[in-house]
Amino acid sequence: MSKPKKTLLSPSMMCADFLHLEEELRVLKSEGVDMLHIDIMDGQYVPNFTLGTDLAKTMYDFSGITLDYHLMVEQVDDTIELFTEIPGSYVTFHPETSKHPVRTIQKIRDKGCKPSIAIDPAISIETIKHLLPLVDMVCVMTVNPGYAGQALIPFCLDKIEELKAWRTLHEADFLIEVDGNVSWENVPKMIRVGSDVLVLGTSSVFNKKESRHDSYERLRKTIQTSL
Ligand code: S6P
Ligand code: MG
Repeated sequence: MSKPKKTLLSPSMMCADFLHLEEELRVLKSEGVDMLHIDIMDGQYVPNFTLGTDLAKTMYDFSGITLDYHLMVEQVDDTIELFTEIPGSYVTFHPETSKHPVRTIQKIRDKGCKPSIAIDPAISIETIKHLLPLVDMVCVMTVNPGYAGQALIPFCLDKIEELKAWRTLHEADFLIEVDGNVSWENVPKMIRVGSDVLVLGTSSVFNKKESRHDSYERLRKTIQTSL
């Protein structure tokens, strides 16, 4: 299994300062983040609305940073093509929102994108394990989908550990992403159980108390001491 050499960073762009988005993107480039986490909500699967594809493409065109789409929408099959226009993007969907998740995974791959599935807190690994050999990433949600700024649901960390063990046993090759309350306090345990990709929101780099650069410095130190 090709575990990445470093922990990958995916800032959650719904938490960015939209009045200064250009400056936010410049900072993310200079801090060398690996992906831009783009939460897509439809007001149905989750009771909220956030970003859209036009804005995501604008951010990609400006920054060149890989997109990490997280689709929280009902009937994902009707709209999946909207999210596969930029080859190389990670496209994560919740399997319970697709009639035929295997086909949806294939559609994403056929467009040169990287299929990924998200695990809602109430979904077990057992339920989705047949999909694991087919995907490039698994996004473990450690809060309920829909909002930033929520508290960690601790039992979700067990699923990261379970996924890591499954990956080793089956010599599989997917990344494990953790999404939800990736805070200074939670990062060490999230890394120790096996997270490869951190989704960074209000509880870390998008806080209002320190500069973005100071937050990234602090994050790098926290990661270093957790490995
Ligand atoms: C939640 C969404 C997440 C949030 C992220 C925010 O539905 O999928 O990606 O944006 O969890 O981070 P934080 O640190 O505010 O929990
Ligand atoms: Mg997300």
